[in-house]
Amino acid sequence: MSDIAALNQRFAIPGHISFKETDGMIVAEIDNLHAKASICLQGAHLMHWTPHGQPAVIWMSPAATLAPGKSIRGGAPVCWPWFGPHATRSDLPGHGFARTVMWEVLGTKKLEDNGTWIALRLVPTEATRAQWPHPSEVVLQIAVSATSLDMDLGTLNTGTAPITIGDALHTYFTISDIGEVLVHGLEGTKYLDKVDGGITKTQSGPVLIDGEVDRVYLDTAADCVIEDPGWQRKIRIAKRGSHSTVVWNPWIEKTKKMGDLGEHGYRKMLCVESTNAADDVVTIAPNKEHHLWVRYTVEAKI
Ligand code: TA6
Repeated sequence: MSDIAALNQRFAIPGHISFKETDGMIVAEIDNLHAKASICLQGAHLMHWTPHGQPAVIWMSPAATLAPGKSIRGGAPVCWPWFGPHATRSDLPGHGFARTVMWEVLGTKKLEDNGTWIALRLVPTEATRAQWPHPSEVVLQIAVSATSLDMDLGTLNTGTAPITIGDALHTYFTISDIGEVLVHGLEGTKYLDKVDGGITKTQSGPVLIDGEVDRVYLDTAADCVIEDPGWQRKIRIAKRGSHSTVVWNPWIEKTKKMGDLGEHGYRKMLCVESTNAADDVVTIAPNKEHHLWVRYTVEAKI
């Protein structure tokens, strides 16, 4: 029996979730009363979330390709067990290895509001243990419900010594146009400006994007709201277990350098990332867990 057939036999739920192969990759397709979503099992990578009747909420690059061991441009990359460059080893992948290795399905279920839930666990390999020799388990739970999408990135320390991680849900949101949107919730918050030598600044008013923006906002557990007048909607990003938030848009030059965002992709996307980044790393005692949880909600613009 194929992997797909076995997955569908064990975990498919009619009217909720099924599994298929796309470009040689295994993808969980959610299509319930409320929304459509898709998750690539490599990286437990949420690629799409589109509530019925709404424009897509999660952005995927038109130039994104699915390939074994390659991170997917767009969606909600899982950054784990570090965020950004590794602290000491430049040979290790930026944002950790979790987004480029296979995860396994632990379970699926219907929710009370007729939403759909799936849990996935990273499958450690010799290669991941060589990068991260600390006994641990990481599980991502995703719930696609009536008015929101929840993600819970849980890390369990299964060893006998404390472990320290950085992690993030590095989510790309779809917007009508980068020149239209504002990000509320970070007013007065200090941030590291990675476009200006990493110096510390303070956010004045809502965040507007009129050039490359790559900021790590510090000591903030606040909800962020992307206000998008172009589509008369707001996207609320609520979070728990995260005290830093990254706002990123590559703008023109970085888009050209990266080459996989589509020529004008930067105009249609904005990353608001719920993170444990910079000094906001998390130390987990033996047999204890840390959860980075987010809830994305689309609100009609008032
Ligand atoms: O979170 C912002 C950031 O760290 C940017 O500096 C940029 O590198 C972006 O992530 C994308 O990183 P990636 O490794 O996915 O190309």
